Amino acid sequence: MRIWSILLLLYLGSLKITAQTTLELEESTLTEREVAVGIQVPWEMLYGPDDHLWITEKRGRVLRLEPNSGVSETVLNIENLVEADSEPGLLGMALHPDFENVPKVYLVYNYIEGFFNIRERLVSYDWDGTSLTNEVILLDDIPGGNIHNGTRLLISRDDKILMTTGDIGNGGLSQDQSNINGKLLRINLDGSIPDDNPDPNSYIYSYGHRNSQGLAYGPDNLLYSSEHGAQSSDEFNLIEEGGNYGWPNVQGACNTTSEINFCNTFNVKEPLAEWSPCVAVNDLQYYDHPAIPEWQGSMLMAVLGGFAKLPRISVLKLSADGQSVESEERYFENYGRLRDISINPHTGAIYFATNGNSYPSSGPNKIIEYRNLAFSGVNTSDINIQDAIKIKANPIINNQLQFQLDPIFRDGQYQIISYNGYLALSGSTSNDLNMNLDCTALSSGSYFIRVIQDGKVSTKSFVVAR
Ligand SMILES: [Ca+2]
Ligand SMILES: [Ca+2]
Repeated sequence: MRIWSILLLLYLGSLKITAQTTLELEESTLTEREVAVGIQVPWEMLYGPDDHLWITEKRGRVLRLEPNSGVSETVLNIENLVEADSEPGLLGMALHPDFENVPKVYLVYNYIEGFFNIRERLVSYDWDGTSLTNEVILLDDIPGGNIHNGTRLLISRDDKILMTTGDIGNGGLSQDQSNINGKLLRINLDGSIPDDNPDPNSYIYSYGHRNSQGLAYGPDNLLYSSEHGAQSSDEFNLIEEGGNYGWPNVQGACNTTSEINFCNTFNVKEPLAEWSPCVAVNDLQYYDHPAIPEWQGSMLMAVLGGFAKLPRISVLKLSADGQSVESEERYFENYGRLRDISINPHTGAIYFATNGNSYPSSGPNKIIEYRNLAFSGVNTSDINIQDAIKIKANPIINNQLQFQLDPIFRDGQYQIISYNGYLALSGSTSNDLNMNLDCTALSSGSYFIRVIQDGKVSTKSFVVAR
């Protein structure tokens, strides 16, 4: 059975290649590939340090998908625990920042307590190489609702869990500091409250949110979120610790009399961009990979379509200081609702997850790749050399990446690339093959080093842990 499905995928794959759907940018040509079909409402999709796509299915499964073959395995099935009617479900997911040494996966899902009382919980699971086991509840009994459950997860650069919560349809909760709905929460990896939160007795990091389902770092460790508006004013926000983002008193910019009064009194942070009528803004991924130079320094945003029925990936070009959006370009408008994006840090390819043409999701749900095949960093004709890089300590010690290269990479080039997809460092490899790179400027997290010399390439992953 498995062999047949692999053969079928290969067959479909080769048919697809002959079709060669492409996107022409100014200089780059991106080629489409259908990676996988039939996923039951993909919600979160992450590119892991194990070179697999990790995907939550809203109904309650986690898939681990090999992006070249499209073959996936179900590594967790909690459909019996998860409430997945309407907007609730198994939604947000994050991997431990040092996943290779601490293979933990963080998940958020809705469940039912008592008589149709929808709740939400944050949990961790252990990855044993085959499946996710040993659920540990980190934050339980969060009020949930039929609508507006938030739940985007991101591990911060200082190793905290950032989690969005929705207003569950009750906007008054968003300004209430005693309630954790309608907020961005900051949580220790063990579920406790960080003692350097704005209030050391509260998970709340920022407030006045309606239903934020996009969260990503951009340039200079700046944190951004996307947020669903009601009828109008979907928002793209730059997050500041302790900030008030206005909901329900302010929608989008402070531009009505009552909004201006409220904004002046409560120091509301206005969005960097807004969309009216709502287009249903979702996942964010910062793109800074050299493979698609036209998109470097841009935030990619998955857009479901909303009232305006304008699904797409928006490419939001950020100013150099990250404080403003200079332009928006729209791509991939004919795939139905787009929920999530991730970036292949090796090739710079993007993947997006489709959610059908109607809510909550008519099929078929697909994972689509667009890749610049001409990107020389990983030319498909390059010979991939295994075990040519020997890293002396992993995680690295004292911010120094010490490694030894095989002689075939003498006088070549190296690149250090984050698993979030950005080029962190680059330069020439040394003549003596023993190298020591200062990684003080790198945030904690997973990276890989790629060395290139005359049509040969080799990569090795490592971790910066602090
Ligand atoms: Ca706002
Ligand atoms: Ca407004």
